[in-house]
Amino acid sequence: MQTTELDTARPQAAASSQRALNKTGLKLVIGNKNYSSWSMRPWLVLTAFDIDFEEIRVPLDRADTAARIAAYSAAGRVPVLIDGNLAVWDSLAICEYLAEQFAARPLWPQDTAARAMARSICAEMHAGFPDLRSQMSMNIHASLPGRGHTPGAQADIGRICEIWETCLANFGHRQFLFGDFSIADAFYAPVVMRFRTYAVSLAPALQGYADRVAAHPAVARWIRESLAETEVIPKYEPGGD
Ligand SMILES: N[C@@H](CCC(=O)N[C@@H](CS)C(=O)NCC(=O)O)C(=O)O
Repeated sequence: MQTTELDTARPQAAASSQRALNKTGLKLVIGNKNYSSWSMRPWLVLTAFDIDFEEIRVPLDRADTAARIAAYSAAGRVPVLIDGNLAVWDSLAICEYLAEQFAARPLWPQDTAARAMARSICAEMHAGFPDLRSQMSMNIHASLPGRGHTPGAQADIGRICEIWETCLANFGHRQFLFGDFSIADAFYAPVVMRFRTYAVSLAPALQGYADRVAAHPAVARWIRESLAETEVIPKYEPGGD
């Protein structure tokens, strides 16, 4: 029996052979690359790990934005990953799904302790740092040195520096947070974008890490594509709501 016939009879085998061929059929719904920090994370993971996907960009803050997102997810937020009939929403859930689906690729660190730490710092990013997020919203186009440096944002920055130092010292071998680029670096890449926009001063070792993240081919591509966007969303610009 030919493999294709086998695959047709066994949907799971068909799915895994598709994955192996890298014709995944995956679609990732994202917002504007300049502003949508949550979209950036799974997009970077897919791109960095060379997982084929179709990008569906829904510009935010337009009359039709809510309806367009609602067509993919009742949660009304991007990113959303579409895999056949399945919609996975929320950046962390999407990354976990990808790690499970592409288990042969090291999306998470391979070492158990490193992986536990990586998951912890992603959860901390996902649930925390409210002052950094509100005072220094991601805006890759902009240069806003000195803005947003409130005591709350400074406290969030201090904790992020502590996380980066700990990971680089214990696991990172001075490259990415856990050695090779992983979901953890994708989760902190929008923070690197913010540090650049708002000119956050970092210790040399941490600046080196931030520079390596910005230079990673997937991140560099996101930056390039964000700079090619022309939409301006006033509420995310200085002086906006
Ligand atoms: N916890 C969610 C947050 C997603 C989120 O807040 N997305 C924003 C864009 S970055 C959004 O979709 N906003 C909808 C809108 O502005 O209409 C995640 O991790 O994916």
